[in-house]
Amino acid sequence: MPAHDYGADATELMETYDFLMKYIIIGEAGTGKSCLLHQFTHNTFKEHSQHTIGVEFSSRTIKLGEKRIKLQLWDTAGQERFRSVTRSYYRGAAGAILVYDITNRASFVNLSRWLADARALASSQLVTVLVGNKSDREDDREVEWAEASRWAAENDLHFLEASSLTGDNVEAPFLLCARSILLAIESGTLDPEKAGSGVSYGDRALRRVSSSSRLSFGSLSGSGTRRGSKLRLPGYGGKCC
Ligand SMILES: Nc1nc2c(ncn2[C@@H]2O[C@H](COP(=O)(O)OP(=O)(O)O)[C@@H](O)[C@H]2O)c(=O)[nH]1
Ligand SMILES: [Mg+2]
Repeated sequence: MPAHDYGADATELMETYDFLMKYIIIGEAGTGKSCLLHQFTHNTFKEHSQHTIGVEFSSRTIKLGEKRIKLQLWDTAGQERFRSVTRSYYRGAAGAILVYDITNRASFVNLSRWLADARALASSQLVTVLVGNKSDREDDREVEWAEASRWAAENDLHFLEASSLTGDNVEAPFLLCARSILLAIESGTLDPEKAGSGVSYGDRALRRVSSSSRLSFGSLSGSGTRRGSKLRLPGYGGKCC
């Protein structure tokens, strides 16, 4: 095989996506952030979850309509002593999953502090989804759905309840967040080429160039170059992969 073919094979093996988005998962310790993330990335409940030390990183690629989106997921420790470390990871996040525990009122009352931190440090167009976790523990509920929903509306957040234990509604916050970010790109309020936006273009278009040997980015949107192109956005409920 000629030497130049090795390069082509390597390109084929690379994971490809249209967008890379950085998310942070924040909220009080013990609310189930690590379990929520584990359920999202592994489809199983994380038994014997330990306190997160500082920050842990994982990723998953989702599909929204035609778009493949790689989510870079930063799971932060909720404990006070890690606060200064975790805050440094907020920078340049496009999405935040803000978690409280429906059976722990204090974790709800403290949300405004977490939100203020995230809004001060992450991307100026940060999209935040509020998640009331542990919805399987209805008998121990301390925060009513209506109260949380009202608070979310007042603070311009998406909101839903989920259970990392049963898997109920676990994918929705991640997809909802990605869809809102895509909408912001589509409307021109968020520019992926701007530093600190928390979003960047993937290599999917480049891969097509390498396999077809034609210099065209039309495959990304079907309408011209990447920079000024309009994105066709799918309806919510896009399939995950
Ligand atoms: N019943 C129930 N327990 C959960 C759920 N999610 C997490 N937990 C439990 O809550 C505790 C804290 O979870 P963890 O993910 O480590 O919280 P974190 O500190 O926010 O990362 C652990 O004992 C989990 O087993 C859930 O959806 N339902
Ligand atoms: Mg944790």
